[in-house]
Amino acid sequence: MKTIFSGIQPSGVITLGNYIGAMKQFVELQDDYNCYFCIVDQHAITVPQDRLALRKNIRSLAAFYLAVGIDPNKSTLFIQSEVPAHAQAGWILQCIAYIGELERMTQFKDKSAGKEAVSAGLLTYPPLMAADILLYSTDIVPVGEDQKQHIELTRDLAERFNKRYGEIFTIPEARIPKIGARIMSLTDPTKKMSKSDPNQKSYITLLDDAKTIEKKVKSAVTDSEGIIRYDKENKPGVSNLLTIYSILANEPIEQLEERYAGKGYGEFKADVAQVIIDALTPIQQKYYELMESSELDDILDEGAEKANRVASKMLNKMENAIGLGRKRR
Ligand code: ATP
Ligand code: LTN
Repeated sequence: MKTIFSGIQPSGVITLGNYIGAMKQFVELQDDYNCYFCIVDQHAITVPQDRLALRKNIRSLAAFYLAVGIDPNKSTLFIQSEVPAHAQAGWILQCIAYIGELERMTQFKDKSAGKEAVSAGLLTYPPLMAADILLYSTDIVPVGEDQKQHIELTRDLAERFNKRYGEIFTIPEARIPKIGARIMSLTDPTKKMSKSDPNQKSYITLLDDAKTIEKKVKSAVTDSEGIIRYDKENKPGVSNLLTIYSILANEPIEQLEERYAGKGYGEFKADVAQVIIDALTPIQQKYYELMESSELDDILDEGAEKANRVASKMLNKMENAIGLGRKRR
């Protein structure tokens, strides 16, 4: 069985973008792969986080993973900071990475743009992500479009390490969904929907209630053409709503274009909102049940234990290959 690894940052409430671009794929893949799903809290602290909010977001993200359908009997779910090998391997991979290639990462450029003080961690974020992936001999990394560059860097670092120190790492591949890999902001459909966007109207969270979803979709930026058709370049807003509808209702975009021929944006938006509400209602019910139960901690304990076993073995191999410490007896 091939291995899958992916991570999500506990940096806010999960958005519809995270769900469609990443989590929905995770659920579909877990039957056919050996899966590791991680709550990457150490990545979240590359930008300032409030202590209580971070704790809450970590627990909440664990509940979301389960609520959308991750089955702990099939997949390993764990918190990054509870498996110390990630930070240790991340350090080694920082020493393999070049500053120049890290500075070229678009996520770094976006998140550091215009900021006076930027943490060193924001720059060294990708080698930590590479450690996450490489520690588990991962074959496939399901992610949204924005992470493609990080996976390419991970491959480069793995190849560089293998060349220098011997063939230790499996070279992973990104798996990016054909549609829905980049759900756009509702207020600026040329930008990706992001949970750290200061404008709450720009995203739908998995916990938004029906009224909020209706309001946000209704005020989503579209265009003045009045025709419902997919054209990403010229009609990014309508195309984004069509993508969301198509994925959540499991209907091809062409079929939706036909159905809405001659109809107005008002009717279309009301239906998009309803499709989102129908998809999120069962997830929310499950989420609230899980947040109240103690099941969550047992699952995370077990996940950390299993991840620790696998990751510490690989870390050991890395350290031996490089000559760090003493040879283990
Ligand atoms: P932030 O905006 O706070 O940096 P994020 O919303 O991008 O965070 P991450 O935790 O970085 O969330 O991403 C988790 C997963 O969700 C990644 O696989 C990422 O590619 C995917 N993802 C994030 N935003 C979108 C989006 N708008 N459309 C599709 N996939 C997305
Ligand atoms: N960088 C990713 C989160 C992330 C990740 C990973 C994804 C951290 N480690 C390992 C896949 C595999 C993000 O910002 N979305």
